[in-house]
Amino acid sequence: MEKTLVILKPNAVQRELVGDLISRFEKRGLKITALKMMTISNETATKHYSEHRDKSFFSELIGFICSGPSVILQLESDDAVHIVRTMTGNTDPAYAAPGTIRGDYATSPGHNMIHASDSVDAAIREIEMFFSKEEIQDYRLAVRPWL
Ligand code: IDP
Ligand code: MG
Repeated sequence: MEKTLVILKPNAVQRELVGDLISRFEKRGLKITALKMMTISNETATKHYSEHRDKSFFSELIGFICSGPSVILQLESDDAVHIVRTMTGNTDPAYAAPGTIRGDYATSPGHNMIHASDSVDAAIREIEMFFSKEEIQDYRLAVRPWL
């Protein structure tokens, strides 16, 4: 099954929305196969967001993502990358549709609540960056045939 990586950013933790956000994924039918809280290091953040290193907002982005604990998840389903990106909504919450996480909970790109892998290749790279093999669970969901 396809896997994707989600980061509930430090403002999701501070606004006490972690449960709400995880619940959305569970209700949609995504299987949680890894989950942890961590304060992302400057080194990991710089690697994770390396494609943006020349952007004007880069230092603000790294400062914010390292500013407190985040919650990291690996989610699995058919088409997990596309489904989770769709649930996440536009990078700029001003253009994110209501019903998406950014469209329901955020107003600025800098504090858009959540990161989600944007391709299968990115997901593979990001999952390896954030989770060791031992942190990933391989199990069956009894509801699977009903999804
Ligand atoms: P994505 O998170 O929707 O994939 P990217 O373009 O990959 O968006 O940008 C990574 C992150 O950088 C965004 O989630 C957002 O927090 C931040 N960001 C992107 N564009 C801006 C901007 O114009 N101002 C401030 N922060 C931005
Ligand atoms: Mg991105």
